[in-house]
Amino acid sequence: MEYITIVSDTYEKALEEAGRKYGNRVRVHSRREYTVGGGLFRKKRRRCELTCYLVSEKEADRQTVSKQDLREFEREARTPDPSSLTDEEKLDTLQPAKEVGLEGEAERILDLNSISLRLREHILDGFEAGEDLQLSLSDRIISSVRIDHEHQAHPSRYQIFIGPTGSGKTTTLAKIASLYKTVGRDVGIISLDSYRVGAFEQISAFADAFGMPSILVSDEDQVITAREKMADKDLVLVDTMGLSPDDVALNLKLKGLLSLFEENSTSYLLTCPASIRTEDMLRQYRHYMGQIRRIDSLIVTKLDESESIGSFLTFAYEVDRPVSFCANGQGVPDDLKKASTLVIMEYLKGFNRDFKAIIGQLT
Ligand SMILES: Nc1nc2c(ncn2[C@@H]2O[C@H](COP(=O)(O)OP(=O)(O)OP(=O)(O)O)[C@@H](O)[C@H]2O)c(=O)[nH]1
Ligand SMILES: [Mg+2]
Repeated sequence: MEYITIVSDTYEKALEEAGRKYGNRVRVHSRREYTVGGGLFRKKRRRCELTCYLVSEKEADRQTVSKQDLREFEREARTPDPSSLTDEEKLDTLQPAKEVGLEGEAERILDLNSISLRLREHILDGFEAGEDLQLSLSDRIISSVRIDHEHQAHPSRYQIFIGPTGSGKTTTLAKIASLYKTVGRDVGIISLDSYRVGAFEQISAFADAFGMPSILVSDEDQVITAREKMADKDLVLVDTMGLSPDDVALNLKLKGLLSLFEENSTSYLLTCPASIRTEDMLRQYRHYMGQIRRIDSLIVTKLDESESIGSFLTFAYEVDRPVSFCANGQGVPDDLKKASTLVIMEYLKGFNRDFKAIIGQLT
């Protein structure tokens, strides 16, 4: 017996198609109705898979079949034997599987990149059938990240580096100081970190190497004096100590020192290690917002040590802050890049295309 399978939106349409293709030789064997899509990825769609068998021309001529008859045959139908389907017939039934496969592949790539929370929903929302998965996914990921072009082109006079302990504040500050110096800016450094042993030695060694002044301050009067001494500088980069949210006294101290930098000429830059979990970084963010009420820009650090940039991208999307720099190593000043779409793409995994070619298509 020859079997055929037809997949359409509704039973009626599948029936019509069977009649159009095979005329009166067609007999309905069984039907299966199901939905595809849904979830985060696509709108739900109903599908009907019709399995039919074909009778010989002779038998067909003996028996003229109406739509009503087709339904009768269906009622009498036995369970289809899938092994009897030819490859061509199976192709018809593959369509729903392909759609599920596409969704699975998108989920796999997002998992690989540790992209979660609202960013994941945002990326998966409203995908249309027929889109190029790799291109659309990478496009959606990168277009969800805001690059801080404003900060890169017009940095505030005071740039205050804040972030979790060991997140790379001092190292990144040194890299950025060197970067500005090489483009002709007159840079000075103030360190508020009089707590960690060796902290000032660390930053002053870089400042000396780059030929720029550095001052350590430990109270509010010294902040005012240091600012006066730096009056002729274009840019003043300010290092801070890593803070434990539980250290109430130190938090208050830092808050007091930071209040002496004028709001409208100051930017707060938060260093975020790429390897930290999104939830932990969100906790840190809330803590800093509670203290200083402002974070202007994000710097992702330790990209060289991290499996993926996705936890950071998820964090950046959650807090809706732009990214100004990306640090990818301990080397000062070389292991630093200005944030850009291309740099973000370099750290995305699971895309089998040449990203530079994709960028070419997108821009
Ligand atoms: N692999 C790697 N290591 C980094 C990077 N940035 C900083 N580090 C290293 O991380 C460690 C801590 O860096 P610091 O710059 O001292 O971090 P911090 O935030 O100033 O630390 P505290 O002042 O103690 O809070 C040092 O060993 C740095 O060399 C980076 O992008 N990649
Ligand atoms: Mg430090």
